[in-house]
Amino acid sequence: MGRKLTKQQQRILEERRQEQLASDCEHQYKGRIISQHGAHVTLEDEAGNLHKASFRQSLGAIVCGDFVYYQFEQEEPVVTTRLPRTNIFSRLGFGGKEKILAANLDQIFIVLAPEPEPSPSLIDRYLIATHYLGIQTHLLVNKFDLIENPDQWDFLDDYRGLDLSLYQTSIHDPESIAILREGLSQKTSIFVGQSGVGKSSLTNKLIPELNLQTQKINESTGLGNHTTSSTTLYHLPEENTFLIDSPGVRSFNIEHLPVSAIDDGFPEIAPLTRQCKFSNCRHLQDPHCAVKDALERGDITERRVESYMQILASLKEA
Ligand SMILES: Nc1nc2c(ncn2[C@@H]2O[C@H](COP(=O)(O)OP(=O)(O)OP(=O)(O)O)[C@@H](O)[C@H]2O)c(=O)[nH]1
Ligand SMILES: [Zn+2]
Repeated sequence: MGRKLTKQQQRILEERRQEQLASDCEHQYKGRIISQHGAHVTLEDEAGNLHKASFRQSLGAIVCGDFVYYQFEQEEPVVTTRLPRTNIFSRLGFGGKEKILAANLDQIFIVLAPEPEPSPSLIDRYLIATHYLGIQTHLLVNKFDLIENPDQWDFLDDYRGLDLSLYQTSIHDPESIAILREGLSQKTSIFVGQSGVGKSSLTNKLIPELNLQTQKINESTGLGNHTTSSTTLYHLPEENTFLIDSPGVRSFNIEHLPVSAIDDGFPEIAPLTRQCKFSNCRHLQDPHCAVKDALERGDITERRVESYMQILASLKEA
């Protein structure tokens, strides 16, 4: 009697089977998804040509960064297979469903700037998600030419317990762009962050012929200036180096994640909560609270404690 396969094992087997089917068939071609728009995707073939393609609905979401097989049906390209993903970047979307924004990422850059004013709680949420999803994460402080108040960045100290690195750039400082370019080398990276922090400006600096790439993508979709409103994968001049620019966000919902993911995003606070005298401690309000003690010692910041409690509360409501 065979053992029952777990969901995960079944999924892997199914993906292997699909991959095998695809490679068995000589009329299947390999491509990578550049962007997705409603029922269509723009995919790049192995020769670097772009195609507007539809995809089998049974495949579920096909997203920017996906590797796929496609075939021509009545001369129209149709994606038939999605290759297994190394990872995804996702948030909670409308209707309580996980929304995948991009796949197969080597690293993510959370882009910040002195203006618009950084939102620490947004960054807390991004970091919970990227840590949970296992994506290497960098903080990128852009527009450093505009920094007048360095205290504005004190909150970045709160993240020293997480495995992050920090980049500082200005589009007016070529040296900083060169350092960033080195960090992007031979990888697929994504820029995320608030609107106006400079994601597209940086992409422009990194890719001298960005206009040409954008023009080709817009031609392929037939949707006019589409790239500014959707997550799009670009080529850097260096081989095997890809950059995904994504539209700016105001918020980032993670209420579908387990409590343990929230705890992992607050490594300086979550372990303390297990040392409070009362197991149902309403931290800061109840006596003998280890969180309060740490706050009074200056080990942690009030902002982070409030953010932690607020995110946990939003999880309960969801
Ligand atoms: N001074 C200065 N201005 C910058 C810098 N980077 C970007 N900007 C300006 O900031 C503004 C917003 O830049 P965008 O590149 O459109 O920002 P974005 O993050 O792509 O915004 P969305 O596409 O809405 O998400 C533009 O006016 C840029 O010229 C910088 O390093 N220094
Ligand atoms: Zn407590």
